[in-house]
Amino acid sequence: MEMIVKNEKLKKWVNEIEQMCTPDKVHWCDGSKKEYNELMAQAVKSGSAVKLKKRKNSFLFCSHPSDVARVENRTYISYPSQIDAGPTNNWVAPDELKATMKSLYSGCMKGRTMYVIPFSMGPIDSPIAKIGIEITDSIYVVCNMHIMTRVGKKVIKKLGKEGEFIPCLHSVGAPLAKGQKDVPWPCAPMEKKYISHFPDENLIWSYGSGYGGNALLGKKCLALRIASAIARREGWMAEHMLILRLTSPSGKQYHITGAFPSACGKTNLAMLQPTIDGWKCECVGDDIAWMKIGPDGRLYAINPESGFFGVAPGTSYDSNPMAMESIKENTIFTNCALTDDGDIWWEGMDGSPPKHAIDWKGLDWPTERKEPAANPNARFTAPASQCPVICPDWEKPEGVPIDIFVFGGRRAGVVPLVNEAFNFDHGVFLGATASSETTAANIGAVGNLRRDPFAMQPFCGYNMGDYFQHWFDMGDRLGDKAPRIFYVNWFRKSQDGRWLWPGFGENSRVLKWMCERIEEKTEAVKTPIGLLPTIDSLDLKGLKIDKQDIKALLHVDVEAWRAEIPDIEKHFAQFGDRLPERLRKQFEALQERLK
Ligand code: OXD
Ligand code: MN
Repeated sequence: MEMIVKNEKLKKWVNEIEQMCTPDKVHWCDGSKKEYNELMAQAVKSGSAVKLKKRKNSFLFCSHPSDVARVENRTYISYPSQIDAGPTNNWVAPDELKATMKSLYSGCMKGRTMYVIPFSMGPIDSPIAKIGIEITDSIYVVCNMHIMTRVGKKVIKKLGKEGEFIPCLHSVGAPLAKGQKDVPWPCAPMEKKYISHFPDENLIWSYGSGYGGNALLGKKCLALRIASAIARREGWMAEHMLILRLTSPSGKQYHITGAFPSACGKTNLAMLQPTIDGWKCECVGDDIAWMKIGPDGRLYAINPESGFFGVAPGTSYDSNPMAMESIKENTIFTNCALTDDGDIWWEGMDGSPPKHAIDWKGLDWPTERKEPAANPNARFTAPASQCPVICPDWEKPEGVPIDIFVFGGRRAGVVPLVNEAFNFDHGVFLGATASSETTAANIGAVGNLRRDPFAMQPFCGYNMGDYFQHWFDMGDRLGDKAPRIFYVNWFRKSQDGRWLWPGFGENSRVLKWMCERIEEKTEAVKTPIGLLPTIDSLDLKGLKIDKQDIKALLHVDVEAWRAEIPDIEKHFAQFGDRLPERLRKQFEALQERLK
């Protein structure tokens, strides 16, 4: 398929990169099925991918064992001045970082094809959408981008002669000498990996990793880190949030966004199957929300992606039937196990484990060392359109109007099931102090408690103190049309280590309470940390749960909250004078209420 590119800026940039990276060939991606099929056939032939016998048009890739997740410690936000990146981001000055990376990029695509991927984040005709161009030397990246974004000719057409685009350069960092045989998953060693962002120039440079958010640059790099910086400049919001539509039995629609850290159940919540009578849930997005104030003064959200890059382990017909239905065909699997009959498997899938499989490292499984068959951060990449509960308006150019923001994290103790903010400022405080136990989505220790403000700690493209202020500014502009704010914790445990709340579809009970709160139809109790449901105001009809457990879920342990104070203090102290005064006030007020 021939593609006519009229954008001189784009042609010039592609030329420059070709000169620097010296690939054998350049391929402009047209986004067609034919292109996808040909590239997949090539990946299978070279041994990078396995075609699954049991799942139509689906493939399994297994990565190098050192390249299995995002690498936050190799991720950089590069402004001329470090203070603009802030205390939560790694920083190297742009000149220095570019010099280091240029020497890595020099000749890095030798022996490979350079793919040019024109993509749109957001429906092409949405006023909120942005165009990116990713250059990569990875077939895996091209095929994933086909699913996760809108790729090809239609984007080039929209770009036209003068259109703006965000340049995203990616290389796996593994040039091939003449005659050198390729490996199934080429990548560079950890100390040579760089995931770099230059927000002043809207520029992304990624080197050395082929995995997920490190390499599919539309997602975390563009749609969150670069977009958050653009959004601040332009007065909108780019957030690490799922988007869902909940419809009440009387037909009233509520749109909810939820910010939760990676691997804390955003995909499950986004595809929730309500267990309460007459309520319906539809998915708009499972990871990222771009939100702008509409002509009516309300906040409208679009999902900039067109696919799901979901965590596989733990996903089952029990935990997320809609995700299981979404991945029945046309899906790319990464780091899952391969069963003997040619399907994928992971820990937590329905039914009993296979007697034998090939694990994600390519070894016979089970192993004597009892290692999991799938990597804990194994993923599926599936088209959003395949989700049976995808919202009919998920591609509406203007987005959906948001009623409720939910924040949360994974906390075994202290944090109750649900808590409503007293007002918008208090809600910003809840978001800014959100905390969670770390997961396998990033390379690093799992299970450590960390503050993850608005679930944006790894994704904020500028000083987080200024980001907090941006939230206040948006709240001021929205006034009484601002979404109401709630904080949830599905993960509270009993003294003896049991989950207190069943989660999944039962979370609809908590969402229903939120909707009733905004309609002023239900009670809440004022506590030092916010407004909590009375036991009777939560709809628990048909749920087998011990009254003691509900009490424990809604318990506000004042002593335990006082013990959080020093950590919040330390967290806030790092922002120095970039911490908004309004947050300081909220913190003082909390301490007062806990006295
Ligand atoms: C993701 C993540 O992949 O947050 O969505 O790590
Ligand atoms: Mn995410």
